[in-house]
Amino acid sequence: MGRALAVIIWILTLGSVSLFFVKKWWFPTAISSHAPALDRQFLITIIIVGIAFTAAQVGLGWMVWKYRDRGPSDRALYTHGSNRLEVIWTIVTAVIFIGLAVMGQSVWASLHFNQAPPGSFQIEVVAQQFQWNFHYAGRDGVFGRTDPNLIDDSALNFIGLDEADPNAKDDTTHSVIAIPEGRPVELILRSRDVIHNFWVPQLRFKQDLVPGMAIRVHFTANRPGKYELACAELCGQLHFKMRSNMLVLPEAEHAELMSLPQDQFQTRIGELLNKYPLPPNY
Ligand SMILES: [Cu+2]
Repeated sequence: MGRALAVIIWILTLGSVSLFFVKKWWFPTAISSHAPALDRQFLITIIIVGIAFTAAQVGLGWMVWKYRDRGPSDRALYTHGSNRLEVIWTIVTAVIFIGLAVMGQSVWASLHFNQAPPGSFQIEVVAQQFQWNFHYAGRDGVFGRTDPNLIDDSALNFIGLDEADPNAKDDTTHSVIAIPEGRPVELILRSRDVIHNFWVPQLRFKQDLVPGMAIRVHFTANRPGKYELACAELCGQLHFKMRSNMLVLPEAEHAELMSLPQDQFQTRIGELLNKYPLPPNY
């Protein structure tokens, strides 16, 4: 029985590790400038923990095999273990994991802690149960004033835009995010109610939207197309409805879209959604 259990452990280990080599379920093709560094870091981590996992499972099977029940005459042994071994593997594990965290933080920090490069395209994002609202500054590039007291869902003013503000005249809002290709984009993330999460797998980018905070993040997308945007935080009963699209558009097409007044903007977004298909693995 002991030997059979050891073999099962080894087979399960081999099966789960081989899934990483087959790569049938893997990340979608990346479309952001920071993605290669992030993917490389992920690969290093998965290789190191894969080796540790395999070694631990092979060792477990070997112990099960070696110390199996050999009948009534077989006496049990008692051992205190080895303090020296405990210290060694604790230190080795700590060094590896702290090392991986230090290696990985530079990519993450460059997006979350550093300011967006000058000339970034800005979008204010206001999440609510259960929809995305993207606020575009329009032709003047200046956001109109917003005030939570002006929020009126029945009038479709989901973000509380102050219509009296001259800067708000050319502003548009939409549930689809449209960004330019090859130009840094800065998002200012807000939430009206609970914590939501902005996630586009192809961007390799994920960030919470927290009520009461304006979280600034930035990235550069480098491949035009339509990608699925999901809320990756279980934010309530209709959380599944927080599914939208992100359009990455060539600069000229994007600039043309941004120059349109609200009604034409809505129509044009619809056309662009039809023009660009979702990536094939969706
Ligand atoms: Cu949500």
